[in-house]
Amino acid sequence: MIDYARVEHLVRQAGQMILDANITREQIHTKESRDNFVTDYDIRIQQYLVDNLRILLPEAGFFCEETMQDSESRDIRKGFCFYIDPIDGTTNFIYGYHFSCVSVGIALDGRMIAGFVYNPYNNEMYRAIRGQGAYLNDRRLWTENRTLADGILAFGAPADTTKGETFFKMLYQLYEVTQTIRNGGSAALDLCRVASGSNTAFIQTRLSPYDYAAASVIIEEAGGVITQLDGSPVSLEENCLVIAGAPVAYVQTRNIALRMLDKK
Ligand code: 2AM
Ligand code: CA
Repeated sequence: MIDYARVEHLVRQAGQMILDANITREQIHTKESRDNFVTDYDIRIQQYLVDNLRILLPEAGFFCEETMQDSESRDIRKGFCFYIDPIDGTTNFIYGYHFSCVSVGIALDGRMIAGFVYNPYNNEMYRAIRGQGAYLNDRRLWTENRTLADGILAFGAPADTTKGETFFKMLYQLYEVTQTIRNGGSAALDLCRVASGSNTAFIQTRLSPYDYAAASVIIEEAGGVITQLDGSPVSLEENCLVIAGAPVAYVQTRNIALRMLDKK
C-alpha cells in the first residue's frame, strides 16, 4: 500500500520550492530547442522528489524530465514507476507567469494508478487515485460532457518550429468551432483543467510521458478521455501526440486532428 498522503506532502513541498525560488540568468540553461529550458531549480526539485520517493517505495523505477545522475536501466513496464516533472511550465516559471506545476504520477505494471499535479501559485492540488475519483483540493471533479462550441480549447504549440505551419492550420479549424483558445504553457495543468471543466479539450502534438502521466489518471477519473491521435492510450514509454477532452469535445478534436495531421 502506497502512502499517498506522503506523496502529496512531498509534491506540496516541491511546489514550495518553486515559490521560494529566486531565479537568476546563470541558473537558466537551454536544452535542444529555443523554447526548452532547464533551470537549476528543475534539477534540485527533481532530486528532492526522487530522494524522498525512493525512501517511500524503494523498489520503484523513475521516469523523469531531467537526466538523472544515477539513472538506472530498469524495465518501467514492470512494478512501480514514478513519472516526475519537477517544473512543468518551465518557460512560464522563468518569465514569472505563475502557471507552472509539479507533476508526479505513479504507474504499476505499465498502467497509471495515481497522479498529483500541484500549482503552488494558487495552491491548486489536482489528484486522483485510480478507482477513487479525481479531486481539485477538496472538490470532486466530474467533466461535464460539453461540445467544443461550449467551452475553451487549450493547446500546446510544437517546440519544433518546422512543424508549426501544419499545426496552426489544424488549430485554425479548431478555433473556428470552439468558443475560444488558450495556450497555458504547462501541459500538465492544461490537462488537469480538462478534468475540472475549465478546458473542454486539449491538444499538443509532442509531449513526453512525464508531461501527461499524472494528469492522464486525473482526467480519466473525472470522466474525461485522453489518447493519442489513433485513439490508443497515451504512451508511458515514449513521446506522443496527446488529445484530451470531455467525451464529445474529445471526439470532435480528434476528428479535426485526424483530418489535418494524419497524412497516411
Ligand atoms: P516543460 O515546461 O516541462 O518543458 C508547453 O507547451 C508544454 O510542453 C510544457 O508542458 C512543456 O514542459 C512541454 N514541452 C516543451 N518542450 C517540450 C519538448 N521538447 N518535449 C516534450 N515536452 C515539451
Ligand atoms: Ca514538462
